[in-house]
Amino acid sequence: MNYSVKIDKKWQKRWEEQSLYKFNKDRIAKKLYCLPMFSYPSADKLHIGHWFNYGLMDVWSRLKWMQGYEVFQPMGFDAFGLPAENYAIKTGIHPRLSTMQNIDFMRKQLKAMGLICDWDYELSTCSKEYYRFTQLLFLKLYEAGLAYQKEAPVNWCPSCQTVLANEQVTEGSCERCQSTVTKKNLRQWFFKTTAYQAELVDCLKELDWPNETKRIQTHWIGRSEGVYVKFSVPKLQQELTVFTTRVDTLYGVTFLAMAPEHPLVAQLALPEYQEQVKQYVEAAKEQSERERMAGALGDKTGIFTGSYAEHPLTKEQLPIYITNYVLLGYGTGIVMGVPGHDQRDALFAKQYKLPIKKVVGENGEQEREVLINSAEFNGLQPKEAKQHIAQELAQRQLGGPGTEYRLRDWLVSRQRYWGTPIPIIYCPACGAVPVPEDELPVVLPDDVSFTPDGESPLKKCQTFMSVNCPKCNASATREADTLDTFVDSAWYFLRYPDNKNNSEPFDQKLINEMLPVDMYVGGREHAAMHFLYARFITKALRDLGYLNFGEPFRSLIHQGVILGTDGQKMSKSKGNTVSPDQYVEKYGADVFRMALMFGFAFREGGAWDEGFVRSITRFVGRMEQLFCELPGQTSSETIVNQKLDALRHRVIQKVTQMIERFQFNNAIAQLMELCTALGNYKAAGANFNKPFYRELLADFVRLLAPLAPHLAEELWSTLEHENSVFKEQWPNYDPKKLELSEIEWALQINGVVRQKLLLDSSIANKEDVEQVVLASEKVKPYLAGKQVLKVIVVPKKLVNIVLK
Ligand code: ANZ
Ligand code: ZN
Repeated sequence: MNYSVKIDKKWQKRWEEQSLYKFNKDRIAKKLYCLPMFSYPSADKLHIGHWFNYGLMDVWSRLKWMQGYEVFQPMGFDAFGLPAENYAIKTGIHPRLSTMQNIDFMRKQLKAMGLICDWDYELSTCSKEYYRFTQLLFLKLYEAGLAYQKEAPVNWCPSCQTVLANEQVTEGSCERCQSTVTKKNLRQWFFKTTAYQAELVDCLKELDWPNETKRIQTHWIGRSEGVYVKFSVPKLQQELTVFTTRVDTLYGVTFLAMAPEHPLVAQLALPEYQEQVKQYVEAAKEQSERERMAGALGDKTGIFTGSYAEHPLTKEQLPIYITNYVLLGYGTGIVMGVPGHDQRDALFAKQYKLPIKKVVGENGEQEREVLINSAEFNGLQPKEAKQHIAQELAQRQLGGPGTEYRLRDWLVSRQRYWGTPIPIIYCPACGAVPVPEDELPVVLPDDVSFTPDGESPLKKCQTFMSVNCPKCNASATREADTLDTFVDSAWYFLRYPDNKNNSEPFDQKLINEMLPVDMYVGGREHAAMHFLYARFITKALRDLGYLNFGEPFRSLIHQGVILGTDGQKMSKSKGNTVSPDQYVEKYGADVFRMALMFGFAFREGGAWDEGFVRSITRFVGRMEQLFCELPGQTSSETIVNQKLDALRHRVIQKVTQMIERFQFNNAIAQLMELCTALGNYKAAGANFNKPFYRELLADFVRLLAPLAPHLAEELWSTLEHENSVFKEQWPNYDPKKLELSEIEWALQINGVVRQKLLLDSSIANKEDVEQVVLASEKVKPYLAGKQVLKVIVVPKKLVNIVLK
């Protein structure tokens, strides 16, 4: 036999004919939902990263399959989004057309991988059957008050001509095109992720997820425990509340600072300051988030309002400033300025010549920080002081404890064409009216000019826009924005198991049995957004009564990134891309897949190397040798080779463990060792026990099956089995056999190795070893006429007899 892509095709055909991977809902009690992150149908087609994700997750899934689980490993496409639209703008090819072509191509490629997959469950987010329910989800959230509209300064990318979510802005630039992001006021749709902020942090501890990902989520949600403190503005009979995490520094406050957009700004600015303040506020609005963030380190600008607030405890008069480094969206949008202890406040105070007061310092004798210049709180350590001061404020009703979150509501409107239309109608009389559920889907029209000009492309499509109000039948217009594609992907795992359901997004009973997802495998780059959104949607649907669980993904693993041979990220322009298809054609899917397993730690990835394919090709060659021209029985007895048998049990144990832990490289190394040992046994000829050897081959093939499914099937058939190896059970190891029943010891006489001795492994303690060795026929000749001075025993390794 010679393994090649032909063998892949042969088995893929058989599997399909036998419907081998059909998901059997009758065995739902044994279900295992294995979810590889679905892919974006891009023009680059299936690249090596997909292979690494899908091919290797399939190894894990196949192990579970052979262990008796009913594996559900569906495939689908995250098919809406900007790249298809940008491609269309460049080439004139309609996004629907290019997306469909890419999907067709990628489906073929995916099938060539030979995955456990029931293709009946395929879905694509850009199909009406899918986005109809994305729209329904929107309506349900809207009804529940979890989707709302507000005018808000939003991140605007002047180059992509679109609003960006905070998560799509990295250090002030657009994630996609790196242009500097500016601000723009638009009426937008939001999902109220903040309604679940506490739970979104708290539930992380239940999850079997990488710690780093949990940390990123926690950081993104950004919970801060602190205190609200009220400062009164007696002249204006106003009260300003600040949020601080350092209430211990309350006696060090020398000014208040508020965000330029704060609604009280106009009121606080005294008449003679109004003009300047107005100018400052206008200028600040023009600043991008990036400039204001940079301001946090460098230039602190601000302007005095003319007003003063009163310190709640000392009654000192504190000037109120408007500054660019205070953000409206966090806390109360007002900060107590403590230049003695906060770096940003310090920079600001220096620039505006404001007093700087130290209130925490070292106390002479004790070498730890304590409060100073803080009246009756002097001498307390900051931690205690926080409690005492908070108590004092609470008693006098001047403040109280509070928790703030950095998380913002999720902005879901996109001024883009290639996405799910938002099912809302604007009526001059009734306002925003939801599209009635039985009128869904609101179909995305094909005939639209989507060249960006700052407006939603759908706005220019009259046939789409004009509609009658569902409530009063007056002429009305549709919402022209589409949904962020992260909305599509925030619920796809709920649709997969019931993808053909035409009356509802999913059957509740079924979905509650099928989920949570047992194992989710996908890239780290989604650590912040996708996981957070999917978790939010799951919690919202639970509270709306559709789901009986609140976390979608029980276990999560991130695959590493495969780089070009030069160690750089693969890209066409660098000419360092590796095309999976070419390898599959030449060597077969299993060789390519094993090369990926062999070459990298799954979670780490690394630089691609042709050598991996060569190593695996040689390995496959050696494997094939094991199966051909078996020697006849040369062993008189039916005894098995102890050493080989122990190795078999150890390899079964290790391969199982290694696959379970996604350490595929170690699993392959184990199989290589077994392969070599089998080869040696066969080559030696002497004492060859054929039934024993065939038994070992059968185990070998079963162990190989998850890693190289086509090859394993072929080898299985050479062992004269009719059935698929995937109808077989995963081999078990016998813990008793992990240890050799006989152990090989080196016999030394006066420190020189003379013989090898096979001793029963039960012989362990020094006295027993000594007794057995000295009585052994093999040893006697050395002892003749000599006196044994002492016997040195290194357990399970060597015996050294010192003679005189
Ligand atoms: C006084 C103080 C003294 C502060 C000190 C810090 C250090 P985290 O930990 O991220 O929650 N702050 C509050 N609201 C703000 C806003 N809207 N824009 C910018 N800064 C704001 O940060 C909480 C701290 O950030 C708060 O505690 C406040 O400054 C500032 F030595 O109050 B602090
Ligand atoms: Zn109306």
